Amino acid sequence: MIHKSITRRSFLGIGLAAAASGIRFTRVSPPHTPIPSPQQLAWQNARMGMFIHFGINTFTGREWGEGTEDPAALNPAALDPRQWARTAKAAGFRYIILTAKHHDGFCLWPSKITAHSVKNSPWRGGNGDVVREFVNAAAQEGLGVGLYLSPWDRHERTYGDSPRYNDFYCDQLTELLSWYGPIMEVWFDGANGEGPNGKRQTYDWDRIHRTVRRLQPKALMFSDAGPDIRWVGNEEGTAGDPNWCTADPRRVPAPGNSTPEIIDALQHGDPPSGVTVWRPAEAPVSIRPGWFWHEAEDEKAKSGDQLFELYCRCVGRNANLLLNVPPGRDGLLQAGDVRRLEEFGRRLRDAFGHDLASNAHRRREAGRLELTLPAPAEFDTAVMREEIAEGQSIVRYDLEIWKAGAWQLLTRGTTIGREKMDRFPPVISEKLRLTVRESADTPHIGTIALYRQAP
Ligand code: FUL
Repeated sequence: MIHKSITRRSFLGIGLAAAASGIRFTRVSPPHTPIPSPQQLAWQNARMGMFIHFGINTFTGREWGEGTEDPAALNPAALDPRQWARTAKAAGFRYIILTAKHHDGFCLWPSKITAHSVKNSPWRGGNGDVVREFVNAAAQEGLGVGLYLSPWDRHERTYGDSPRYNDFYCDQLTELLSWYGPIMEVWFDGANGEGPNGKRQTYDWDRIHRTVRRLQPKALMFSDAGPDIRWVGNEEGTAGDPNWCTADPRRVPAPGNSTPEIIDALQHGDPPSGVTVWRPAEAPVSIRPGWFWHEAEDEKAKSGDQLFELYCRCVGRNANLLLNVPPGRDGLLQAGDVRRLEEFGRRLRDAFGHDLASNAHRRREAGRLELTLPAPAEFDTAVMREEIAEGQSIVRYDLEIWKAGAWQLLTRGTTIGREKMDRFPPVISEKLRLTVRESADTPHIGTIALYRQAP
């Protein structure tokens, strides 16, 4: 996260020009507002990641293992992360995140500091490494790689003996971040329990973050409290409205506390100001009721249409969608889930394959973008973008169309950010304009794309 400097003069200049065109700005921030790092920007432009929950739970049918499971339980007959990665790529996902270790403590890589790993399972004769195969498969498909390393570990004896477990956890992170090449996202959940000594573990987040920064300075860290990507505040794949990429870190000081105030802060972020940081939201949600595969849920996966709705409520509200698709006991994504992902991918291509405004004439003035299409067109969806490389500023906007010789209000919204999608009953027009009604800083309107969803 970087802070940019804006001189008051440049803002006033724009403010006066805007006043001349009748647009009102309310400046609410001091002259230093955050902008994304190049890695955050690339991650936001990726928009969708696939989450892979796989491990001992896949074989025991649980959601949270107890840590006492026998490593021999893990024995997938046909495990093939290339199938996961190909499926993800074909449906439009740009990165993929694997549960290298879930709460049960079982490691999908041959960790040197615990026996509770694939090296003691019969899979590939104890010489297998799911993380290695996963990373290679992602690279083959050009997907960014993410790893989930649960801090809560129900197997590890030192858990609850805080300094010793923090050593253990940082050693595991060190293995993962040293052995497998560049990692795009390190996923920290906030789960926190008691160890065998009856004491609650105190995580050393500062040290954990320093370890990641030292070993992989370009990796982005996800958690309730970032520091680079924040949890969106629910597991339903729904972003808040408004949704800022900027957040006041004082409102969510550490992962693992879900008070209503904290959930509100995660859902919405905070308007840019001198105390905020760039911390865009990611929305994890599972295609099935559970995170891990369960036979009983084979028929309960979300349909292509339901996934499309999730996309609109999440990517269409300035957050990244992290959709979980759990492989089954054979180590493959299940045929029914793959079918639904194909439907979803098709639905996205149908909906957004043809931008009706791609040849539009664009006229810009301070706080306004006006499009004139070559001919009247029918559309029911507008996707607006702010130039977030310059920060996120727009607090309120109006979208209007030219109809019967006058501008008429089409939609009215709050924040835009990387992407804001508005849907409405079909209209026919050749002119449309976006007007910023309130901005926390100099607004940088990017583009507007227009679509007619396939009926
Ligand atoms: C939570 C975990 O407790 C769930 O099992 C799942 O991994 C979800 C994504 O994060 O904190």
